[in-house]
Amino acid sequence: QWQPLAEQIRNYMNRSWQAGPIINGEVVTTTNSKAVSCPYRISESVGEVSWATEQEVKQALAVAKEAFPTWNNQPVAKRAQCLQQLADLLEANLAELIALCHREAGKTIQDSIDEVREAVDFCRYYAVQAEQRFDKPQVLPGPTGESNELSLMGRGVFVCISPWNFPLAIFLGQIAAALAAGNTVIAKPAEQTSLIAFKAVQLMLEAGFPAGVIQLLPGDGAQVGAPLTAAETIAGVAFTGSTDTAQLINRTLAARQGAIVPLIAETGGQNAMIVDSTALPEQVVSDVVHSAFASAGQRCSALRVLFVQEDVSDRILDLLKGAMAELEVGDPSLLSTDLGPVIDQQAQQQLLQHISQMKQQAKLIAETSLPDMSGYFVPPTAIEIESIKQLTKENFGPILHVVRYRASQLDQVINSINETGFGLTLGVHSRNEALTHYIADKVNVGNVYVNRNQIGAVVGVQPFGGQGLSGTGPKAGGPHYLYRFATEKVRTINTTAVGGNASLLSLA
Ligand code: UN1
Repeated sequence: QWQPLAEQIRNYMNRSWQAGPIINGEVVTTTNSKAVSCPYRISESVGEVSWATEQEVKQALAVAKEAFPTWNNQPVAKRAQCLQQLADLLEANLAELIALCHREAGKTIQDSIDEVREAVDFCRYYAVQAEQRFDKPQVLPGPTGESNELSLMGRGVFVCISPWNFPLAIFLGQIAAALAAGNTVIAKPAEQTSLIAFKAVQLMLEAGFPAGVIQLLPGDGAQVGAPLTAAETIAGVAFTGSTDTAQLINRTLAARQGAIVPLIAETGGQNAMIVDSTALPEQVVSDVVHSAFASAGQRCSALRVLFVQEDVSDRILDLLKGAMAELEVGDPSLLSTDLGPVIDQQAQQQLLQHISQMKQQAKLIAETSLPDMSGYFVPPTAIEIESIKQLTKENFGPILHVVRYRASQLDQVINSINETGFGLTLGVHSRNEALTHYIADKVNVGNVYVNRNQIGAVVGVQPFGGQGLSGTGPKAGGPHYLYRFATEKVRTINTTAVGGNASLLSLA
């Protein structure tokens, strides 16, 4: 059904969208309005967003607090039904959402399709998980004459702060989980991608979510994120983004007097792949290129440091050069394009600066040429370095670092990966099964991928998330995710007190 969909997407390509805070179901226009431009046609406007001010932050907190008890006491089936209805509406609005994702975030059409698909999957998955796990209290074993029941319920007002790299999927994934568990939500989308977030919240209201349960506050960290996370009334924060920001939020939450508030954080990585001499070179290179350069490297799961065993490294790097020369960088609206732009000028400059610094200190392996068009493009680049220790931060773009190692140095390689403190994804390519298990056991990461690419975790199939500097867990799209959004209550009842006396009385 590609042709009719392509036609519909095309109709949205010149559209200009408007967005602003949504408080209790009402769209607010503020004086703080920002223009949104397209990352690959910088002179073209995609729309305009009203950023929330102090007043909307206050109102959102009050509305979300007030709406919580009613929503939390809804039958779980009702909450799940709203999520399923939202998933249906996302599918019905596929073309507009693809166009928004593509125009606002500069994603390729294929990435934009995958994005909407993943958002749908999150809504349906958490709906089903909530029904299975939150519906009835769990009866626990105990002594005769006593009943013990464990129930799960929402914590209160959850603040959801989401990234621009998955502006629909992660935005809605966090919200869906928080709402499924019984919380009400105040969502702050990344400031680069408010338009698609606004559309998503409009669809939520259409899907039947009560107006009080979802508040949208577009804006930046200083004006919106900081006061929200500092508010005494919030009961939890779900955050996906940089490790630095997660630590800042953690400090804000830790300073609170009135409560101990959980942070669910999914952050950055310094993701490695280890390739030994038994690996299949063609397969390795195809998976490396995909893991490092798909989505212009703007995934927290993306491959950043490739470790290749020396015996096969020349062969693999030759193939890599060839594959990188074939990459199509450019207009993300063309289906033939492999990589579009990065998100904005700041990201572009930081990445270009890293490349030029690395070129001075290390050896360039390959650099793919750029299109002759305006846009925040960064050339896919592969650089050979001595050690992962040379990298002091995550470089969130299409830059691959390569380290050669000798078989005898494998443990050193493993230690050096662990010493980064990050622990998100790891790729392993080897036909030596014992070795793959040895490596998978020793490297401290959340997701290990063997003999395949290391991005694109599927909801419910590869629950996703890291450890250490990469996040708190639990894994998104996994069976334990909802628990962290919930609080538990155990009810212990002495069943002989009422029933026992009653039967004694009737005997007499
Ligand atoms: C992120 O990039 O912020 O596996 C997390 C993947 C995605 C990563 C999402 N689920 O590539």
